[in-house]
Amino acid sequence: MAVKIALAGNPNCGKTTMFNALTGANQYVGNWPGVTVEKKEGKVKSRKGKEEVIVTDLPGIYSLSPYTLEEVVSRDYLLNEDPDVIIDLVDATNIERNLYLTTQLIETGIPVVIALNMSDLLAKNNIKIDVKRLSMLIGCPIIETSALKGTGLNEVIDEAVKVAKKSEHKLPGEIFEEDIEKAVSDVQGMLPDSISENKKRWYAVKLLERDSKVKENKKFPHAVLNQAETEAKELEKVHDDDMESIITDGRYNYIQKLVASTVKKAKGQLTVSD
Ligand code: BGO
Repeated sequence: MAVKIALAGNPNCGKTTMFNALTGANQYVGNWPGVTVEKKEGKVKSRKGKEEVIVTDLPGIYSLSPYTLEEVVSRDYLLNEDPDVIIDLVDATNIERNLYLTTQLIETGIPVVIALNMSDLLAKNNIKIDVKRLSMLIGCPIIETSALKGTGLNEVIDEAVKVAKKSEHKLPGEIFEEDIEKAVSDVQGMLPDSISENKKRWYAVKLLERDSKVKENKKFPHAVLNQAETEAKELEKVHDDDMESIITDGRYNYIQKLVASTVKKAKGQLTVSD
């Protein structure tokens, strides 16, 4: 059976360049169901004698929230079509912002391989990334790539195939402060068995955020919805903020800690006006 890879990332991270380099002429262009957003799929070339790999190019997005067509298309695909693995393109020169989506992709429970793209620009921009440490802390493999120069592309596909073939996958880990994690865990524990174990964390976080689409589409028992609402109200009181902002801030706090211990940026030269 072919390995199904979803290619995800922020706009301008180099996704189109990578998709074209991977698939060449083996592309089919269509639309996502019910909307006019373009859907591109393709077979990865250079797989002679190896298993077939199909890549689906998701729209460029910053988040998996329910507010734009692109976000909804992406998350519906990830949650309902069960790709074997996600290759998450992260622009290495803009890592902090890009990792915001990464935290959400990991939460879907689908295994993630990070392609640290634009890595050819790191030296020029005086940025050093401790890739091994970042990979260990975030909990997924990271391959340095340059879609423009064509480096690391075979390696990232090989790694994705390797991950896809593993029989067991780690469940998404904790990233928020203790009180938020407790609420996530409480709601998660009440979710019905119809939701697979690896996806429960995603649904718990979304219910705490009062994500309208998740509440509409899945018929959750009242007890789960009531629990999520009670926990959300309590957190909002303690943090003096709305639930979506609490979760967003929680992601950025986690990312800031990751970046502080793995990324070094040399200071720019002082100018006269400094
Ligand atoms: C222009 N390294 C470098 N250095 N550049 C890359 C890499 C990489 O690994 N990957 C992509 N780029 P898209 P999305 C451009 O188009 O694939 C470049 O939105 C230009 N164009 O070449 O389109 C890529 O699909 C004029 O750059 O990204 C492209 O994710 C001047 O990143 C840009 C400079 O890539 C976005 C760049 C007329």
